[in-house]
Amino acid sequence: MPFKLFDVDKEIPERKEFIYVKDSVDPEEHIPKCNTKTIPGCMTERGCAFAGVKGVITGAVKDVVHVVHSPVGCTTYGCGSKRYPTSPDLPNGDKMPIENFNLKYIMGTDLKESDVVFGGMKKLRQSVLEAAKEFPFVSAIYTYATCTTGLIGDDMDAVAKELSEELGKDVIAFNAPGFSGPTQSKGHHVGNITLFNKLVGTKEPPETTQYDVNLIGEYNIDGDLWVLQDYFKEIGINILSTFTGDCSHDEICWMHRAKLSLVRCQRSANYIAELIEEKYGVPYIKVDFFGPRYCAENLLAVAEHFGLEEKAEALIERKMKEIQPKLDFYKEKLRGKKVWVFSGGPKNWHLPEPLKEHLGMETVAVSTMFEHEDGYEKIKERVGEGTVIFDDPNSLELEEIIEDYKPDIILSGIKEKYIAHKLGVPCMLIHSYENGPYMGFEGFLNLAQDIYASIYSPVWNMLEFEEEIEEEEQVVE
Ligand code: CFM
Repeated sequence: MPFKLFDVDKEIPERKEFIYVKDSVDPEEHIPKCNTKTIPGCMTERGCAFAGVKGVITGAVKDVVHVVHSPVGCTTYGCGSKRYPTSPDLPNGDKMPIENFNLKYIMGTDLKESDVVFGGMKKLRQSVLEAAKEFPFVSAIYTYATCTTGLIGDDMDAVAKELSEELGKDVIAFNAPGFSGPTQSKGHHVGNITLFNKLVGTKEPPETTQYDVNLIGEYNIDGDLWVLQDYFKEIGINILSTFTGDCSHDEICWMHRAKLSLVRCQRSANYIAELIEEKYGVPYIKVDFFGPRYCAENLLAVAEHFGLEEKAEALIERKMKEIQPKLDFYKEKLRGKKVWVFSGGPKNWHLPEPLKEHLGMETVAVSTMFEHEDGYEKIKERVGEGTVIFDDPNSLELEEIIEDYKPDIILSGIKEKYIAHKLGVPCMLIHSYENGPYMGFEGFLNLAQDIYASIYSPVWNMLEFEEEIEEEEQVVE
């Protein structure tokens, strides 16, 4: 009985195919149905394709201004939702005049009814020109189609091409209207292809070395990239381009010059690594730096590629010595605690093993918003018997999981956090983190510390629920 229909889904029996309970005697191909449209009737937690491109791929680029071609809502919600800080330094030695520019500013075309009727290209043109005037220091301007402009059929590429010539800087159109795919994953794909087709190979880096890598699919969530950057620097490996955490527009243009690509997030960015390999012959390897063991193994693998393993070994030994005593403390406190991980995709297969190995925690449930088959295969491999693995949960399922599987903590996003809190269950952010970085050795310690602080917070013992109060009243009577 590997597939399970939740009680709350009685009216939508199609949900059964999306919810799988791990049983290792099952054939390998038994995984949840995924990467397909949400069943009508489900209140999904997913984002749209536009969110996938702007909110994930391009929003981290530090020296461009984004112009969203939309009614005002998509523009408003297109900004500030993801925490990927940037340093002000640009590759040519200049500095961005506004700190964390990528997190603070967004522009939009503010489409109105008449634009929908008569077309919005004029407004797009005008808005891009205004953006260029308002922020003269940016290296490029990125524009985005949304549902409205996708439907009216504005030719954004034509406007972008014309304005690139006029302004003398790249104006790029990203054509991933919200409805163009079942999830934000479609936007990742469009973002990768557009950046590859329009930018990669168009500029040369100021200098190159034998140790240059592209770090692909690393978005610097709460400083993750900066942790990895220090490790690579110490080992002697040079990050020529990141795609796209704390990166500049130019870095994307010279990705073809790296000697090796490392693919960190293997859902949102494997596409560009493959394209660069195909066209420019730069090989890529998949890497994982969540949790001390994965981090050590993967740093070594990368170092070996360049014959630098001794330096990597020294770094790993030192880091492990630093974190081990503290990790032991948290393991003592967290052993046997049950966890439910609910992220977009990859974090669901990154985390269960490190949580078990280094902290003794049991993953009882795993769910994703947009993972594909290959990701679910990895999840299935890495979780224990009886773990429920499900795709695209609806809000009622969230409550049923909490009741049935009684997790001690939920690692998820802001949309679930307060539902969980209302039900008296600790829940912390695994998308944008609480007190990150969470990557690498010291990052995993931060994660352990946040989990410990959430579970052991005295607040959970102070909550009173209605039923309990009623019961107490009855006793008094
Ligand atoms: Fe990659 Fe990401 Fe993720 Fe992702 Fe995301 Fe994210 Fe995520 Mo939120 S790029 S797929 S679209 S690892 S924003 S940093 S946490 S859902 S699992």
